[in-house]
This record gives sequence, structure tokens and C-alpha cells, in this order.
Amino acid sequence: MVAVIGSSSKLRKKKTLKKGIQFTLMIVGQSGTGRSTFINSLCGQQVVDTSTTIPDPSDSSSEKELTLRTENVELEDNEGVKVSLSIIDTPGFGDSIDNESSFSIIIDYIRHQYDEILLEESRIRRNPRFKDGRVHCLLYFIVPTGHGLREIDVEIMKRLSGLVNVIPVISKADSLTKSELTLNKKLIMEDLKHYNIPIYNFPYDLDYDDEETIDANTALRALIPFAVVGSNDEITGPDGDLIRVRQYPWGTIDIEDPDQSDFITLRSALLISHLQDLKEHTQEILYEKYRTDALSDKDKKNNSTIDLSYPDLKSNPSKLSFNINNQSSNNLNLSPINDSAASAISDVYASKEEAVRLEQERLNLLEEKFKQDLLRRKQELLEKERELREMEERLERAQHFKTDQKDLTAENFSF
Ligand SMILES: Nc1nc2c(ncn2[C@@H]2O[C@H](COP(=O)(O)OP(=O)(O)OP(=O)(O)O)[C@@H](O)[C@H]2O)c(=O)[nH]1
Ligand SMILES: [Mg+2]
Repeated sequence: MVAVIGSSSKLRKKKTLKKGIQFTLMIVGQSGTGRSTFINSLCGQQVVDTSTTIPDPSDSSSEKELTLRTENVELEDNEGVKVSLSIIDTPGFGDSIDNESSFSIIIDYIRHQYDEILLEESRIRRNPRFKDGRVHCLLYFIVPTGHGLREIDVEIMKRLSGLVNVIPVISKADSLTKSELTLNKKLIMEDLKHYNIPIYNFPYDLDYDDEETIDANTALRALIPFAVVGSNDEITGPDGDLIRVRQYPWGTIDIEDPDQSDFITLRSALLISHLQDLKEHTQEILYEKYRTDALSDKDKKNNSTIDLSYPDLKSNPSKLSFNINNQSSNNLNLSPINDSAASAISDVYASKEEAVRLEQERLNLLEEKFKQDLLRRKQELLEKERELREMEERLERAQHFKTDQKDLTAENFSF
């Protein structure tokens, strides 16, 4: 089913987007913060079954593993522009006493998508079926406590914000009064500044961008963190339109009413006006930085262990001219070359050698990363196998015990 998400002619950035646009959104937030309800509200349809996500109260284990759950939805605006939306939900985030492993799962996933691109870029023949899985935006759901950020919020956003466009969101905003919400937004912004967390703040360039863009981005920036209300229920409004609402004994909240929540503004920014900007920011800023860091890290490592130095042909052109003269004068009948020609040739050789060296380093880096990944996965597999064996043994022992008990009972009652 294709859901309609609104009009785009004014909002969409001057780009003709005839084909569907692929966009990947990740939603991170603690259990029960309303992630699933938000996903359904964003897509205007039941994408995630919220009834299955309510935690089992009898499950007292403190270590719950985070899982990444992807849903693919086709959306379409009033002008027929399609958005192929991949939404990655993160059930189980923040449920453990030690959240390090859920942090790693999210971070590794995002980094892995960049590594895949790095590898694809270095292939001689590209894979025509390659799918770019980079996460273009991450919505981080903050519990509406009425205070600022909690330690877990600071920790995860700090680690994610250099890798992905993080947009902080206060979920279930209807649980705060207007003045509490204003104060909460202020405290969160102060914390973000204090901890130096570079979230996606709808950047603009005063010299380069037009007035309309600057105004729009300034207005969006002023709303951060977006305060959203989500709902799975729809009612028919006075005009016969379906309205997504939350119904309370005291009244009804229309989640798309901008006076009651920032939901509709956030949805327009994500899926219409800033969809392309978020993608470009991911490609041109975040991925570029990741790529540079990945390659220069490797470069540093190489420099400290292996001597990669090449004969400095630039500073010693005579060496090159001597070699060329020596090799070629008999066979290829080259005329003797003068100093400036030799220097030009040496420059070309040196730059080619440098390019080959860099490419080799890039490939080595990727190879090393994949080796490490493989090793880690192998270890995980071995660990899982061991656990399985132990479980089987326990089951077997329990089975034996049961049989022994039966025999014993049979013996006791045999007379
Ligand atoms: N008051 C209020 N309640 C909400 C809002 N959004 C969701 N809820 C309720 O919060 C509860 C949890 O919502 P979910 O959408 O299942 O939350 P979740 O983050 O997906 O939860 P898990 O998948 O269990 O981690 C449900 O009872 C929702 O109806 C909201 O904006 N305001
Ligand atoms: Mg859920």
C-alpha cells in the first residue's frame, strides 16, 4: 500500500525527483518511548505492530539484547513523488544495566554501511545490484522527564553524532505542560551544548543559501528538540478526512496540529523539505570524514610499522633520465632527454606511484577490516555453539533425571 504524505511543490528543494528516493531512517530510544507508534504515525499506516512490543513483566532478566528491525515502506506525496523509506527500529535499546553492547550494535551497523561503500568504491567493476544502506538520519527519542538529558542520552548521542545526522526528539510530548515543555527543550539544548554534541541542526550558509532556505532552517532549528505526539488511532474529522488522534477522557489531541506538537513539521522536514539535504550531508560531510579517518588511520599504522618510502624521483631526476636512456636508446630509439623533460616525466611517475600506493593502502585497510569482522563473527559463532552444547547437555541431564525419577516411582509403586 502506498500512503500519501502531503504536498511537496513548495517544500521540496528545486530538484526534479521523478524516480523514487531511497531514504533510511533509524529510530533509537528506550523501550516504551513511543518509537513504534511514531513509525506508524510517520507512515500514516500500521507498519509496526505495537501490541507485540509491550515488555513482558514476568521477564526479570536485566540483560536484554538490542535488535535492529528494518521495515520498508513506500510513501508518495501529493505530486506522485515516491519515497522508499527504510526504517530501522531498535527494540531493546537501553534496557540493560550495561548498555555498552547496544551502543556497539548501533554504531557497528552504521560504520559497516560506510565500509561497504568504501569497498564498493574500490572495486574495478562495480556491483550493479549494490544497495547503499547508509543511515541518512537518526531520530533519538528522549524520555519526557521534565529535566534535561540523562547519562545514557549524552553517551549515545556523543558517540553517534559524528557518524550520522542525529535529530533529538522529545517523545510523548503530551505528558508535559506547555511551560514544562519549553523548559525541557531549553535544558536539553543546554546539555547538548555543554557536552559538545554536534547534532544535525539544519545547517545553512548565509552567503550561499537563499533567504527562503535560511528562514526555513532557522525556524526548524528553533524547534530542536522536536516535541512529538504519536498515535495509532484515526477518527473521521468534520470534513470526512481521517485524523490521527490521541483520545483522553478530557479531550482529543490531533497529532498533526502544529499547536499541539512538532510532529507534522518534523515529518515534512524528514520526508519532504530536508530529505535530500540529509542525504547530501551524509554523503559529503559524514561519509567523507569517515573515509578520510579510516584511510589516514591506516596510513598512520603503516607508517609506524612498514617503510613505505619510494625513491624520491622528484628530487633525483637524473636517476630517472639515466634509467630511461639506458633502457631505451638501443631498443626504442629515443632521443636523449634533457633535464626539464626528465623532471616532467619523473613528476608523472612519482604521482602515479603515489596514487598506486594510496590505492594499495586503501585495499589493505579494507582487507584488514574484513578479516577482523570475520574473526569476530567466528568467535561469536563459536561462543553460540558452546552455549548450545551446554544447553543440550543440560536438557539431556534433565531428561535423564526425569527418567530416573519415573523408574524410581514405578519401583516404589510396583508392589
Ligand atoms: N501519551 C502518549 N503515549 C504514547 C505516545 N506514543 C506512544 N504512546 C504510548 O506508549 C506506549 C508505548 O508505545 P510504543 O510505540 O509501543 O513504544 P516503543 O518505544 O515502540 O516500545 P518498545 O517497542 O516496547 O520498546 C503505548 O501504550 C503507546 O500508546 C504519545 O505520543 N503520547
Ligand atoms: Mg516498539
